[in-house]
Amino acid sequence: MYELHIANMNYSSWSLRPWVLLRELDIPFIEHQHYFRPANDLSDPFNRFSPSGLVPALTDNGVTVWDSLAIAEYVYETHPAVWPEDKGARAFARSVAAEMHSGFTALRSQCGMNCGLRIRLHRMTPELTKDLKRLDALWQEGLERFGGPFLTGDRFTAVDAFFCPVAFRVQTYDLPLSEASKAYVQHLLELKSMQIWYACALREEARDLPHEEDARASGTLLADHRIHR
Ligand SMILES: N[C@@H](CCC(=O)N[C@@H](CS)C(=O)NCC(=O)O)C(=O)O
Repeated sequence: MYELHIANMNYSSWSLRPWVLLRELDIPFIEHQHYFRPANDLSDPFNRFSPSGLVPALTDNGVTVWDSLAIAEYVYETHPAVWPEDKGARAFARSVAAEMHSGFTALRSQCGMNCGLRIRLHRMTPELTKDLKRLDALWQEGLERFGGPFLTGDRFTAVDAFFCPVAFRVQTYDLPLSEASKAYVQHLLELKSMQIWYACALREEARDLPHEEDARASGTLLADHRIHR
């Protein structure tokens, strides 16, 4: 049985990717949640289950896989539904997921995932505008080419899982996108597993100071939907 190690659901965008992938594909797993620790906690608790000291990490019968992209590829070896069946669609999905994995730096750094908050950004930097333009073009290309409602057609695959954290960022910061991309975001937010993740994120009591400070520095706080304040 797969065992998946994740961090706080409110903040951990990388954890969300394999979690939502396994849930949407109905692949059973045991979940282990570990909250982020203060920076001055030198015990490095994530090193106990993850060689990089980062989440997510997956264990499977003595095998440990870390990094969300490596986890997707590992799970694909047993569950081909992780990627699209068609070779061309699979190449597109993998390229796009890899681009998300290694790019979109401004989007990731200036709009940190914080599911429960609603924020009006102080300003749209040129770098963020460029990332959003590229994101919009990518999404429109996939939706048009494969017919939607997911990025490579009628089935949720790993490439959609890689954009689930972006869907929460779009919701939190009300990021400007085309109508087609907004509909894609809405489709992701309405997935059963995304609703579960969101509900769990809102219920979390733990707070991580750096994530909270980053969110407040990025713009004006409009709402905090988390249950514990
Ligand atoms: N590229 C990695 C990134 C993983 C990552 O940065 N994880 C963050 C949480 S979202 C983490 O574990 N941070 C813990 C720390 O920095 O101590 C992946 O895709 O899994």
